[in-house]
Order: sequence, then structure tokens, then C-alpha cells
Amino acid sequence: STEHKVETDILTLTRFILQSQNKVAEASGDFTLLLNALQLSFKMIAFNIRRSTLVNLLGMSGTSNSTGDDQKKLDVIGDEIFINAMKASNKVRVVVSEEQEDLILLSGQGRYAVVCDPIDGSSNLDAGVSVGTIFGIYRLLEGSQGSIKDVLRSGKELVCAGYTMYGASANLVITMGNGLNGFTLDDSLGEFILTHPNLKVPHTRSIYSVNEGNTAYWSDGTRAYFESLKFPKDGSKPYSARYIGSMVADVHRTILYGGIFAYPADKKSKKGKLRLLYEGFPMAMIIEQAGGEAINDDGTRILDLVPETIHERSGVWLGSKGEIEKARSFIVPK
Ligand code: AHM
Ligand code: MG
Repeated sequence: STEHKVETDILTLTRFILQSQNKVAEASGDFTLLLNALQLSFKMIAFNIRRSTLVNLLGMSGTSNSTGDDQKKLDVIGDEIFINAMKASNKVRVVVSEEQEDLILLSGQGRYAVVCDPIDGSSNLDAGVSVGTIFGIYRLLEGSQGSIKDVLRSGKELVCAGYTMYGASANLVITMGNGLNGFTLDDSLGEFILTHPNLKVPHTRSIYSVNEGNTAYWSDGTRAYFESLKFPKDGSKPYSARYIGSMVADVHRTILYGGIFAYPADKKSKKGKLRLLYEGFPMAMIIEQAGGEAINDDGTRILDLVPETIHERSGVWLGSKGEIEKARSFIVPK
């Protein structure tokens, strides 16, 4: 019995991972060390975002990344933080970053490949709006010393996926294939604490999240689908629109409140905008682990796709099962 209200037995992310690892027979502790390196990079990115206005880290860096996007100073810093953490972990042989044209091969004893968008949604940074880091982890193929083959694989083969949203607090949401759990960074302890165990997408709120400014480029099916949400034929209330323009924040809200998030392929972006390997796959695994679904514009399960190049793009539709089924009935030609 406790006579005070202080939590003296907190479940940190490291403790949580160790507990999950104990259930895996071949667990060697390498995965825990890799996750520790990732956690450190998230804390460092969170810290730099938080002080960015004060120390002149906002604005453009004057460079552009592999896919031609202009880079923000924080994009460059986030990328460096992430890559250095992966190198220092000594557990990773292959690194893919949105900010690097080529994959990075590392030496050492690692058995993992990590794919990452270090700061996603960076166009929101200067306005102080939430951004996030998205990541996925593959175990190297049997006998591999690290090569591009370790990452040109279907999303189903990911052993771990997650994101950290840098908002009012830093929120890390992670799955190792047996459910989805959310952790919040306690700044004073410097630890991610389990605050959202066993996350499931609710079915309660009718919200759609899409860049409606692209309507002119949409397919007829996409247009008809969103029209159906705004003008329901069955007399139900129209959906609410919410669009932050940071995938991590839009997906985080979808997991907590329900609804659908989409970045469809359209006439302007024929393969969509989002990258399959380090945006589509991790978010698809995450939403499925929360009981939802993720498909592309053909209605194919995102996790079944196999990328041909590391920066390949894909249309993405994700949300609760019911919302995705409704979308599918409009967007996939019969
Ligand atoms: P980025 O990786 O260059 O930051 O772009 C990805 C972001 C996503 O976070 C977000 O869903 C999307 O781009 C928003 O794009 P748009 O401004 O076209 O709506
Ligand atoms: Mg991105």
C-alpha cells in the first residue's frame, strides 16, 4: 500500500523493450541497444527543434536532398543526428535516410537495417507546428553483410516500426509486431514513459485528412469518395476535415481519434508524394497493429508492396478498417 501519489515503478521504453525481448528466444540484447541509439537521436532532435527559434536553426540550409526537396537546417541536423546514432550503435549495417540519395553501408557486427525520415513534415517547422521522425527496422537477410537487398523488401518483413512526434511533448509510438504502444518523453528524466498502452484506432470520430488543394488533380474515384463524406446520402452528419500537413501528426491523430488519412496518387504526382520505404511501410505497419488498414490507390495492401528503389513513392490511404473499406469501394475501379 502506498501513502503518497508518486509513481515509483515506471515503465520506460528500455524496460518495455527488454521485457518484450525476453520473450524472444534468440534475443541477444542487440535490438535493445539499437533502440537505445534511436531513442537518443529522438531526444536530440526534440531538443534541437524546441530551441530552434532561439538559436537560429529555422529556415533553409541552401541545399537540396536526393528527391530535390529544399532542405531546412533542421533537416540536415536531424539527418546527421540519426546517422551518427546508427553508426555509434554498432548494430546496424544498412541505413536509408530520406535526406541521403544513396543508402549507407556500415561495417561492424550489426544484424539490422534501418530506414528513416529524420524530420518529416519539415515545411511546418518555421511555424512551430508538429513534425516527426518515422523509422522502420529490418533484420538483415540470411548471410547478408549489408546490401541494398536488405531494404528492397516488402513491408511485411519489418521487425519494428515507429515514429516520434515532436509536439507539445515528444511522443514515441512503436510496434514490434505484437501491438502498438505509445510513450511520452519525460524531459526531466530523459526517458520515454509508457503512457498509451495497446493503442487501437477507434471508430467513433468521422474525420478525413487529405490535402484538398489537390482536388483538381484527383481521379474521379478519389473525388467521388471525398464528396461522399461531405454530402452523405444516408442523412448522417458530414465528416470533419483535419489536415496538418505533417504525416506523423495526421497519423497520430488518426490513431487516437479515428478516421482516414490519405495522400493519393494523382495527375500531378502520378505515384503519390509519400515515400514507400520510410514513410508508407512504417505507417502501414503501425496502423495495422492498431487494428486499421493501409492501402495504395489500387487497393493493394501497402505492406505487400516491394520497392524497386529506396526512394520510391506510393499513394497512401490509411485509417480504421471501416473507413478504408468505404474508400476502397470508391477508388478501386470495379
Ligand atoms: P517531407 O518528407 O518532405 O517533409 O514531405 C512529407 C510530408 C508529409 O509529412 C505530409 O503528409 C505531406 O508531406 C504533406 O504534403 P502537402 O504539403 O503536399 O500536403
Ligand atoms: Mg518525409
